[in-house]
Amino acid sequence: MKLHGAIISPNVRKVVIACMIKGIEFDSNMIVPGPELKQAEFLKLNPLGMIPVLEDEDLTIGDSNIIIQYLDEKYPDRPLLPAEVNDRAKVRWLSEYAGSALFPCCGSMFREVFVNPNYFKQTTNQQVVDDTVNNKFPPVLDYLELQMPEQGFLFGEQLTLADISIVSMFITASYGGYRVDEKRWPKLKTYIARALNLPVFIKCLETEKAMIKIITG
Ligand SMILES: N[C@@H](CCC(=O)N[C@@H](CS)C(=O)NCC(=O)O)C(=O)O
Repeated sequence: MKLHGAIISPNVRKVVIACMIKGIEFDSNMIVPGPELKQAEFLKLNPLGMIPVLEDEDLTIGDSNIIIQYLDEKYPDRPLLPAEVNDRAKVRWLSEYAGSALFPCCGSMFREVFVNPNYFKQTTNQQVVDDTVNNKFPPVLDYLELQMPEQGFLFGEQLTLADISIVSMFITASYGGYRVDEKRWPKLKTYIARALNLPVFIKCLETEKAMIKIITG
């Protein structure tokens, strides 16, 4: 099984974490977002020109949520979706929401504050950062705050695809210096800290240190 995409990308990180939790081994092609994803060779794998892509024998699929649901069905031990049908639907919805609403905010912080100055030697566009922090993040975090449990994770004590999707985005934002305001979103703040204390996230962050070093030079 081969996973295309570097772990520093939040959608790739989701798949890596899912594999770590489930004990699935895979080969890695550490391709990063950039022109290579739009070239014919990669477009054969994913015509959307995006990572992650999973190749498993004669199956080739893109999209982190699709990949993780496939892996969950193929390797049902330690499920990443709950058993109950409504909970499963809510996990899928929150994962979709993390990708559609949270990812653009977290990605902007990562790009503007971390990648552009460190890797591309371009100045941060402060207007984009301010707009992201002041206007784009708040409604998304308001909604997430309403979903947050008092303890444990979104669907009990075990991480699901929804938790992985949300927390991975905040890791990306943290590289861009973004911290959730604990006064306004206290449950979300505690929930993220709780997740980042789990061995799987500690190990994941350790694994991506090498890539962070490449970017910071
Ligand atoms: N819905 C997709 C989104 C994938 C995605 O946006 N990947 C980014 C990296 S995190 C990418 O490949 N960007 C390249 C581009 O947009 O050109 C998923 O969940 O996998």
